[in-house]
Amino acid sequence: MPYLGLINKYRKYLPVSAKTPVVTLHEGNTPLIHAYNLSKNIHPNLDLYLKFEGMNPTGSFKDRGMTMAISKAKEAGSKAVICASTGNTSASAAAYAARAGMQCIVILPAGKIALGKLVQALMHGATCLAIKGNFDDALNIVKEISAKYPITLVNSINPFRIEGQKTASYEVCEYFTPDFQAMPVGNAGNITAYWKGYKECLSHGFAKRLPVMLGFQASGSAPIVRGYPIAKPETIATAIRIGNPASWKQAVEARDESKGLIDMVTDAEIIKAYKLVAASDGVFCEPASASSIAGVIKLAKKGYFNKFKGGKRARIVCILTGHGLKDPDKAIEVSAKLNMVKPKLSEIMKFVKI
Ligand code: AN7
Repeated sequence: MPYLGLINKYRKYLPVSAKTPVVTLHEGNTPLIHAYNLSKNIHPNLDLYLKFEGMNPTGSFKDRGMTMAISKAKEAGSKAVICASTGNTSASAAAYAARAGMQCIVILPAGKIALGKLVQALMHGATCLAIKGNFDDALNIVKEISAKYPITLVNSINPFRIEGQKTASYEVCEYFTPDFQAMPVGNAGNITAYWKGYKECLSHGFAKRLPVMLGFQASGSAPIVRGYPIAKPETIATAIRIGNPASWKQAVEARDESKGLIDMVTDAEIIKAYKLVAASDGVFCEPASASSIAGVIKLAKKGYFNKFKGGKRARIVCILTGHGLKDPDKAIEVSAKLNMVKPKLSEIMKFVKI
């Protein structure tokens, strides 16, 4: 049977019926990659796996939620959708709305959207509006508009988004039940979705137990860690530049119920992890996604995984939420510079270590 997207595959566990028009780009079914080089680099008894959500159709995990949100909006007869976004939600909403023949309006914080994400929303024909303000300001505006007009909100406060995104946990459990799951936390919809997914997997018998949830925020945008909203969030990981997460309460529940933690990592730690995973295991994710790896490195240094010894390994799944190609500016800024050489063998061989 060909793979026809996550609604088709997980229909039994999703709030859809035979009447739901399925709007899909065959999202989901993303690779779970054993990062054997990176694992050794971090801690001898870690077994790190990368759930590469950048392999979704628009290059981020948002497609899982969007196939559900757009399908349900279409089922309800909606003609238009709206979202606030740090970039990936807008790219995904624009693509799925295009496919559904619906209008899409996106409100973005001016100057803080990675180039690739902006290009996607524009190419898919969304009405893109930049505001002088941050994501939190944009979210307040779209909430107000969707309350007043017949336009469906497709941010993760839309419960169908969470339903779609929980399927990633089902996919992980098809391989194994991890000891830990590490992931970035921005608006906190995704940690909410994964935790819901894992709990469902346990109740259906797909998982043996529940993983410990490890969430990471950028230190300049870490409201949950600090315990209060951040009025002016800052980080190079623009995807998670969010000061007042909509699913704050649910994220804290996932943390506490799983006996996990939500910690923060600096921009410098994020960049280091971003480069490390690309160079050691060939997986190119965006900076926000690398905060999950940066967080695992930070915890390993503090001895968090030391109880795993004597060959007993901690199996950690790191969620790499978005593709590195989304943010070429950041990659170019932090990577080695291009060398200009004459087209001559001897000149070129000066750079080759052999
Ligand atoms: C790559 O696109 O909020 O904690 O508007 O793009 O569920 O918000 C993106 C968030 C992690 C955080 N990694 O997920 C948006 C947006 C990437 C992201 C997150 C985002 P949530």
